[in-house]
Amino acid sequence: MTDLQRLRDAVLNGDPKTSVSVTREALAAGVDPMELITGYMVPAMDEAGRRFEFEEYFVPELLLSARAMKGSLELLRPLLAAQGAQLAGRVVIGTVKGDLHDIGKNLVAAMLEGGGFDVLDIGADVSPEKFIEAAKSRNANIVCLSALLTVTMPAMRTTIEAFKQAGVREQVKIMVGGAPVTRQFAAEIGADGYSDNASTAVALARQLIAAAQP
Ligand code: B12
Repeated sequence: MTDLQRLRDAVLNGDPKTSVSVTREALAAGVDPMELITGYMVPAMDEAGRRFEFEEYFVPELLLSARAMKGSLELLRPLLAAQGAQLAGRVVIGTVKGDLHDIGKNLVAAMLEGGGFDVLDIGADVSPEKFIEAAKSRNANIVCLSALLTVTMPAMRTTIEAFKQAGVREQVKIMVGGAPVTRQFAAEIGADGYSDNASTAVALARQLIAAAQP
């Protein structure tokens, strides 16, 4: 039996080698990938954030934790994607300008893929123009904006405004999320939807697509 606390510890201690090997062991033992993510990896990142807040951790420690989480996510991503079969819709996803946090965004992207969406991930620190260009070229139904910093939340508003200016706001549904984002903020900036985690993001995306059907 795999001791899954080792996965939490490995992410928290920024040890990618152990996090990847425990993830491999757990998958071989038949543990559900979502249990690994929500039960062990996300709580480890939350604890890393708490330590950072209390100045027990600094940026290098956060980076190591992020690297360990990413290493494990690489293994889980194809499994999450394989769970979804038919095409539910086309999504463009990215982290807004000025913001380099991409773990939550990657998780949402993986879950949407798992939910049967065709997902184009355009990375972090993405300008409004790049979001618009990608949404147009991909003929996207949904655009997902992620932000983890209070100082980059305004870039969500700017991005939505840019869709309006470009005359393409009505062609897409815009979903927003990330730790500091709230439902109220989402409503204020004119987003179509908000969710605070990757699983409900999939349900929300499905609802938005269904509501847009004539
Ligand atoms: C890892 C991390 C980093 C890493 C990022 C590595 C990477 N590749 O992502 C590094 C070290 C680079 C980093 C840098 C910084 N960070 Co940092 N970081 C974190 C940390 C610890 C974890 C974030 C994370 O990955 N969480 C795990 C994921 C799974 O959760 P999530 O992102 O919230 O995503 C979930 C939901 O929010 C939602 N979601 C996310 N996106 C979307 C999008 C949509 C559309 C939807 C529907 C849902 C959704 O679903 C996800 C899955 O369930 C947080 C603390 C925390 N607990 O949040 C601080 C934190 C976000 N960082 C913080 C700070 C201050 C910084 C720096 C400014 C530090 C510095 N002085 O340099 C820089 C900023 C760099 C920049 N320009 O972006 C602060 C932000 C404070 C604030 N309120 O603004 C935090 C909160 C730490 C703290 N407690 O002070 N950081």
